[in-house]
Amino acid sequence: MRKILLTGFSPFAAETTNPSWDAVVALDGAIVDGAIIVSLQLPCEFDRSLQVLEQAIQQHQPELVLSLGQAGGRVDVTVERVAINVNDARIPDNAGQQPIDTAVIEHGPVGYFSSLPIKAIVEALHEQGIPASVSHTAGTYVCNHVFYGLMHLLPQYPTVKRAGFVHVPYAPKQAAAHPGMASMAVTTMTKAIRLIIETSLHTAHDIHVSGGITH
Ligand code: PCA
Repeated sequence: MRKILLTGFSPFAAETTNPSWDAVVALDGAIVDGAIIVSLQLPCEFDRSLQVLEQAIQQHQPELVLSLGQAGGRVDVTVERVAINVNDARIPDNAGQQPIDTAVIEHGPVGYFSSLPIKAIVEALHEQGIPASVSHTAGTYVCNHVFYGLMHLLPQYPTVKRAGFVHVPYAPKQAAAHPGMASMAVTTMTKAIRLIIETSLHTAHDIHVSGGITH
């Protein structure tokens, strides 16, 4: 059976949950367009996150890999455009590592673009009333590390036709502990992920609309 690999992260920093995982695990075993979803939790750790991800790609040979992470403070679902070859951690990861200005992959290219139809995804989410936008930075912490490492791996795994990364805001219970921060219900995130998968499976060529920002 065709497979889709969905990943979310373990909680990190002072959080006890990570909405990226809570939203992703809800879809484990779901069938979308005849493909079955395999949900996988990645540790919020440099290096080991990528080892766990590669092992799952080897095992499942998915046709689509969609990784998600929490971006506390963002106001909507952000579809990442680009991963960069930089680790620069603001805080230590869950294993206590805090790389500063190192490469994700020594001598790798500066960056990789998502191969998801990012504009069509944002449009599909808006049509269903879900706040979303294109993001031009996945940061320089473990999420960007996984996104870059994922895109770098793909030539070795030709069954994977498309891959990319999406950040989600805090869940409401997290935002309650961070006054002033935006949040989104995890059930809305799960609905968004299903739409992102459907759009990625159905859209051969991305649409030509602006996703640019000037700030
Ligand atoms: N968010 C972090 C790492 C794990 C996660 O969920 C990030 O944006 O890098």
